[in-house]
Amino acid sequence: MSRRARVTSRGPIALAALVAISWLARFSPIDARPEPASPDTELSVEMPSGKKLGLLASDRGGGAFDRDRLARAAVVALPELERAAGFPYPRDFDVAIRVHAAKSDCGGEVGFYDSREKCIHAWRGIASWLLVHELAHAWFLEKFSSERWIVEGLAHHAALRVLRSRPDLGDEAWVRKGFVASLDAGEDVPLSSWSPPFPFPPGWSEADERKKNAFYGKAALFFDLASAKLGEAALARANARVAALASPVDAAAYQNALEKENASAASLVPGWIRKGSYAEACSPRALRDDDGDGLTAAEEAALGTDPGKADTDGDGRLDGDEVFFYRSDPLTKDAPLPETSAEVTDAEGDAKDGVLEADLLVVRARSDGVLLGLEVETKGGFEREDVFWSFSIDVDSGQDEVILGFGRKHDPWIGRTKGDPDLSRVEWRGVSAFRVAIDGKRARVSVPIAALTSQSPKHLKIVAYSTIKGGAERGDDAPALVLDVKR
Ligand SMILES: [Ca+2]
Ligand SMILES: [Ca+2]
Ligand SMILES: [Ca+2]
Ligand SMILES: [Ca+2]
Ligand SMILES: [Zn+2]
Repeated sequence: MSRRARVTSRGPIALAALVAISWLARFSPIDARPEPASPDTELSVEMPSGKKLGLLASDRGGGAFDRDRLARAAVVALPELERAAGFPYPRDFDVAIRVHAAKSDCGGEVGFYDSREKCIHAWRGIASWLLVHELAHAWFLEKFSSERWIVEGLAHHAALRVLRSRPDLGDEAWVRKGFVASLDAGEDVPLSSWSPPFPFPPGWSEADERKKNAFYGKAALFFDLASAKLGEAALARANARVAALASPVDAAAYQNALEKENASAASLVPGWIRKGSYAEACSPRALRDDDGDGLTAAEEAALGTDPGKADTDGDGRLDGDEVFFYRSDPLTKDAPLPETSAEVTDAEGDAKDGVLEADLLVVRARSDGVLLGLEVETKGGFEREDVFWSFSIDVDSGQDEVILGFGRKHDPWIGRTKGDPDLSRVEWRGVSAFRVAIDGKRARVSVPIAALTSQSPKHLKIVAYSTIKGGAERGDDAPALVLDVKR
């Protein structure tokens, strides 16, 4: 068996035409760093409102590969964002995305929006969803609200909505899980006391960091819950109402706008803005996804699905998959779609030279054109914490190779090699648009095909392998299989 094939060619980039536009002249370099390694990427994006928005993406020494990818992510995210925000961007949206080689180069953690420069600064390892957040941030920042938590919370919420319709940019459920965890780990801080933490004051501690993350989590989840309880349309209309005002609003005015759209906002708001206990129905518990079907308890309550059962109607499709990917009814049994499948076995399970990949006995793949299901059986199981199990997937659409990885006690992740054979240069998205269930010596992974590629692939070449954390290469005999994807 051969090593995995690598897709190194770049296919036609299915983007809006790259239009050189005059607003570029307005961006001047902020310092005397060397010229970018490759030409800037200029994009013009057509929005649902009919507006044309401009983007400029440039390197700050970060290498060209992720700059282009981020620019492409921004192009697909912006129209979705306009829908999610509830109002068109209030002025010409001329924003630069600058990709930096190292975290320290971009001054922040991994990304931030600089309203003075109208620039999104991104570390080259930035998760795509965080880029979406920064784009959303630009949407809400200016003249929208005088309170930081409203801007951040709405930006996070809008970014989550974009991920819901574009899972290739990141995984909504995983991001929300992170918010719930940060809120659980932090103090219950009243949102009204959130003052901007930037620039970080001297002596910024870990406790300060936890508190900041709790603010972020709480702000994001407030709008998530508002959307589940009041309806996304009510939230969008409240946003439009606020955006039409001449000056930024405070929390009371925002609440007022929400209540005008849906009177039950009155009971939703106080527990979040003031310190103290939440009403039960408003608690962060309502935002957990205990049955792992991709829907929060609050969403399940609104939909009428069972929050304790992943597949309420028993048709083999999880509740969240029906809502997000199949667009079918989670309360009515749907007929299964025709599936294709492939399987490869390594009967010896020969573990020669201690190469862990040989521990794989069977790899199965199946797809109904919407989701890709992968299954691996191993000889030794998934007990070791230093072993990552991975699937490398070549998508036949001229895009890059996608790698899905998971391990015991580690969050699953997805990355792209962008034709670079060195896995250390995978562009980490840090998100998992897929689910993993480990049962003894067998693991099942489910991933929406939309998370692998924005195009419709005919074949997927899948190689399963394992690596030891800290550097061991995969072996030469990783089982490979090709799956036809029919729809
Ligand atoms: Ca659920
Ligand atoms: Ca459920
Ligand atoms: Ca179902
Ligand atoms: Ca159904
Ligand atoms: Zn932000």
